[in-house]
Amino acid sequence: GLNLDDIQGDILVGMKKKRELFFFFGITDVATFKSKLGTDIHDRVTSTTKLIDVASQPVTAVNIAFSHSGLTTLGVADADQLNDDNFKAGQLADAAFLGDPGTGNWVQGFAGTSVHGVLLLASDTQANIDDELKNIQSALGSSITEIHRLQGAARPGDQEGHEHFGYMDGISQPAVEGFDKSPKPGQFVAKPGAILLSEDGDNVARPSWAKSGSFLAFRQLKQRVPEFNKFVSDHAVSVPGLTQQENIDLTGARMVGRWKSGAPIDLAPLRDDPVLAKDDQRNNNFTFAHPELGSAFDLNTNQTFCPFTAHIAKSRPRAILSTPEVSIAHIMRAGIPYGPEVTADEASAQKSSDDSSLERGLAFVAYQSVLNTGFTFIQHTWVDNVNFPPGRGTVGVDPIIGSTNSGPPGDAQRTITGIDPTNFQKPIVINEDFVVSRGGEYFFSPPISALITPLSK
Ligand code: N7H
Repeated sequence: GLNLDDIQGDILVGMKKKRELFFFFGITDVATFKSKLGTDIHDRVTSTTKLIDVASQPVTAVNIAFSHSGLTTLGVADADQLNDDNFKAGQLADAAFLGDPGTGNWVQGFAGTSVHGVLLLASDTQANIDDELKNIQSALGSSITEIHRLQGAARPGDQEGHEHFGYMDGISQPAVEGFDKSPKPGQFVAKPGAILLSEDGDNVARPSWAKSGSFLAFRQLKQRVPEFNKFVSDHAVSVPGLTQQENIDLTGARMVGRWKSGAPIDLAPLRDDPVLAKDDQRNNNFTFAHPELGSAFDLNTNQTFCPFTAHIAKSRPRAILSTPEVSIAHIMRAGIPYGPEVTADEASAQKSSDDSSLERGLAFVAYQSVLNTGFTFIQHTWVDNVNFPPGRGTVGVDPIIGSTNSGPPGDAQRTITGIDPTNFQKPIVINEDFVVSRGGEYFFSPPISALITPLSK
């Protein structure tokens, strides 16, 4: 079985708090940092065991992860034997591969290899997080330097759990064999080695100390919310029998693959169904295939239920790609929104959402055992690929996060089909990005024991 005392809490269950701080640091005094890492920091890091049980949860949960340059700085001799090329090169080297139009939009701290690690602090209040950061900073003293921080926060009121475009997030995650005892209908059951190094299903050679660690892909993804809303209403479909507002909501839902409530359009194709959305026995129980319709439904051409380009179909194609579902490219997502709510000035187009004081988006976190069969693969080979899924012609990129990284203006020119349920071939042209990558880094979230040996030796 898995050693849940050794696996950092965020990987399999997620911190799931109202607030989460991502504190990116560089190591300036290796000896001091190491001595504190093996003692004070080690003792503060929250295991899966501790996070699962509310009774043992600390006031503020703490996780820590290191970039390749961080492990090298710490003198970890076999860092390269983690055997992941994307991790080794760092995310900056992958900027173009991931579809980013250069690094002009990147947070300066990410546009280099100076980020050695990230601390993840999660709690129900900001005060708790601020306190814990102070504790950690006073332990580490001047052995680290702050490079960047991103403060995540659940959205207020009834938007809690929804990302900034308004859609419920965190519904579909893989179940991990042997860990999730009762997978929900529609959950993909992944081998533990899909997420955790050296566990069953991970066949890459790794150093023994790395067992049950995981690669953390971090991306700061800015969301241009008023611009997204305007696009959706300007390009609303006109399905007979629906009101104008229902057509607008349907258009957004077809770009994402779920309604704002979280109900999947594959099960609720024309109108939202908030009861379905809340029912975890049904809200993920679909494959896009519709065997109940027999020969009346052809999964190669029919987009009545869900467009091939919809975000959730691009990022987990289910039966669109194969039955049984492919066992590559399943990631554990553990992100949280950041930034303010849309202001009245922006909503009325008095002020651009590109004003830096208004930046909002998703602090995206994905865990996997191999980056290029996880996040990196999904973004490059599925999301950004105009010919994915195969055999459907040129359907275009994912309208939410897809990028063609070519053609004027910048990477923003993209044509997609499938959005109109009355005319699957009708193209819509997206001339701007609703999600802008501000960069990120690849980290390794080591087993807690490795914080002592080898990381602090
Ligand atoms: Fe996505 N969104 O609001 O549109 N995502 N995502 N994502 N995403 C999902 O099922 C969103 C991003 C995946 O198993 C939902 O939990 C936004 C990246 C995967 O059926 C919603 C951003 C990558 C799934 C969003 C963003 C992925 C998924 C439905 C950026 C990987 C599960 C809620 C700002 C490259 C698919 C749910 C499945 C679901 C949104 C980023 C991947 C609403 C706004 C970068 C694998």
